Amino acid sequence: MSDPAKTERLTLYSQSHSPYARKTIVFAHEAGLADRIAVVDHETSPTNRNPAVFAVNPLGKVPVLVTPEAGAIFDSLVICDYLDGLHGGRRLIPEGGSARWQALRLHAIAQGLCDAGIALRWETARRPEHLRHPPLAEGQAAKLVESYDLLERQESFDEPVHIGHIGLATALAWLAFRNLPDFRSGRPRLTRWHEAFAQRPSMRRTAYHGETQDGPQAPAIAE
Ligand SMILES: N[C@@H](CCC(=O)N[C@@H](CS)C(=O)NCC(=O)O)C(=O)O
Repeated sequence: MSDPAKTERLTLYSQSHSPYARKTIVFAHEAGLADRIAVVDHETSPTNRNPAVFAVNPLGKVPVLVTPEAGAIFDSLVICDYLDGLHGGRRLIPEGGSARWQALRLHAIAQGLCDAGIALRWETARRPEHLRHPPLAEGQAAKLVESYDLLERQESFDEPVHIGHIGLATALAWLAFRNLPDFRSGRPRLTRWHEAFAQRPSMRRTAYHGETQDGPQAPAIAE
């Protein structure tokens, strides 16, 4: 009998403007698994509870993948790790050696870019204006700039494609989508790499769209 985990259709609780969710979808495309995943969009915000998402993740966040043998799994890296075990091709999360640590390190920078970008948006757009604290915005923006500079100086971006590239491409695309500090200015290597990666079918088929829904106190913003 075939293993249901290897053949069943999987449901991904996603969001059309989440960098973490897009990472898992791009990963699925790169792994040749996109056809097996039903993507269902949900709006999430800590100020706008989504009961359907809380029913599968006590943190109320997307992405969440519903799997036959392990139930609902999260967060985005865990989902990518799960997906990597479902296909017969080359692993996108290298299994060992320095390739593994280079890939996971780059992924960690990408994840930090998303975390800092979201924190910055709270301080510049999402939190009611009278509750904002400018030093927090400056501190988060500095994390972005330091990371961009390090990527420009040190990163080799060597192929084959791995989780670090996928995380970074989806993070940078999201930072540009939300008009956060521009990673392109004065960083030609990083810009060239990102432009080239953005041409991959996995990226072209998964463009961001939509606006954050923070609930009645803080109406939807277009920034
Ligand atoms: N560490 C998580 C982060 C997920 C996350 O923060 N998702 C956002 C959407 S971009 C969310 O659902 N936020 C709702 C909330 O913070 O309550 C991951 O990598 O999946």
